[in-house]
Amino acid sequence: MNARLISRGFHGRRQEPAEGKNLPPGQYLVEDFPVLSAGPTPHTPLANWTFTIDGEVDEPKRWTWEEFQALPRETITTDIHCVTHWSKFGTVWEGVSIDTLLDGVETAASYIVAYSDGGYTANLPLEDMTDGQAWIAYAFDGEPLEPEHGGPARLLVPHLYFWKSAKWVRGLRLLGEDEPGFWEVRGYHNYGDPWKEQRYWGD
Ligand SMILES: Nc1nc2c(c(=O)[nH]1)N[C@H]1C(S)=C(S)[C@@H](COP(=O)(O)O)O[C@H]1N2
Ligand SMILES: [Mo]
Repeated sequence: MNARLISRGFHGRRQEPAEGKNLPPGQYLVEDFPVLSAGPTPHTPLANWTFTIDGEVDEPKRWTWEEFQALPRETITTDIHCVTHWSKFGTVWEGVSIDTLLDGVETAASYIVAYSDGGYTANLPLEDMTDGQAWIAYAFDGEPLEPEHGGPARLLVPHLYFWKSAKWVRGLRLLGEDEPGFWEVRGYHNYGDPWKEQRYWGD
């Protein structure tokens, strides 16, 4: 007699695959890493790269590439979910937490617009960017982030659909009023929670 078969029969159903509980509704898993870009890939030399926090802040903050590299770095292992239905499990990034960047910034703002080389923007509530929920990532799988995937640095906000994770990001603007970004003014949901399938306005 096979004990495994007996216990399986006893419970009366197959065990759910582990991915079941981690895959948001309407998503499928990919092993590769698709590239989704609305325009050409910018190539900003690192010598010209800066990262800026501005808008409704007591004093804007700005880092050069060198200064940015000197900030405390974190390794993030996370699942990512694109609104076009693909998800990828266990992606590994390195970057700087938004908490680190906002440390010491005085603001009454409740919203953020992330802005990128090439003109892309994405809006998020400030509270979705803090408490270890968002990073500026500059490495993927232990290698410098490839330009196609947003290098030299991109926003990483894995708990929202991946369009919020602006590639080639150059700054965060803190705002008192919400300001829909590139895809949000083109019909994507303003918030974009993959677990609630907030793909489009009205979802
Ligand atoms: N600057 C910029 N950021 C962007 C995009 C873009 O077109 N431009 N596409 C978004 C979308 S829709 C997705 S799914 C992810 C794709 O990231 P990837 O190309 O690294 O997979 O980047 C997001 N960030
Ligand atoms: Mo996407």
